[in-house]
Amino acid sequence: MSGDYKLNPETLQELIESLHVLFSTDKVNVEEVQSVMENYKSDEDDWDKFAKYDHHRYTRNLVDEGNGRFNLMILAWGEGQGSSIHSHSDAHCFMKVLDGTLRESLFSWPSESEKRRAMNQIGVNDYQRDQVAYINDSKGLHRVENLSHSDSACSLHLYSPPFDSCKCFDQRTGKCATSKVTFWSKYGERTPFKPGGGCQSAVVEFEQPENN
Ligand code: CSS
Ligand code: FE2
Repeated sequence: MSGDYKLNPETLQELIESLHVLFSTDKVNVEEVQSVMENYKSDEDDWDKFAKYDHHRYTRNLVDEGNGRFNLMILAWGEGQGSSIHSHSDAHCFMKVLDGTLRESLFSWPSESEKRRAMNQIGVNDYQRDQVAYINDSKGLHRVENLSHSDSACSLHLYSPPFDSCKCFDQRTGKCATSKVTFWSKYGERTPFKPGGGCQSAVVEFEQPENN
């Protein structure tokens, strides 16, 4: 029993309060989290100040640190921007579209025998405003893209437990590299510039996989 929480939060702030309750125990109920995130209806006035766009790549903007149990962030996707194929460091990943449409392309983990082969695509899903996607490493890897060339997109991501690096993969060869992920802003304030920035860029340097 995770205690009382609003199943139908009316604001982002109420959603955050519900998420604090849902993550106050060690057991995560994926369906419950997904429902409460879906039930909050996106309102620009709630999240505008976190949606910071950059010409070169999508941005990650920290909204709440979930008492150390999760990171909640807003990702701002400019026209045509996308991630590389990446893992989620053994965390739960929930992604709610706040505005626009995001395409998720799913891939299986490259197997030993598939080294240096093109990665295996196992699915594709388009998510519209207020829909919530869920993935973890046992379900596979994904790439997320805003395919629109006229509209930006915005999404709310919850990762539990929080992580600061993930693996990025090259689609043509399956080669992977560990990348640190960084925040463009925290609590609405620009964070000091650091080079790198994780899986945002399609151009990362790929290491040879081990034992190769
Ligand atoms: N995992 C990516 C976004 S797609 S879920 C990131 O956090 O940057
Ligand atoms: Fe992801």
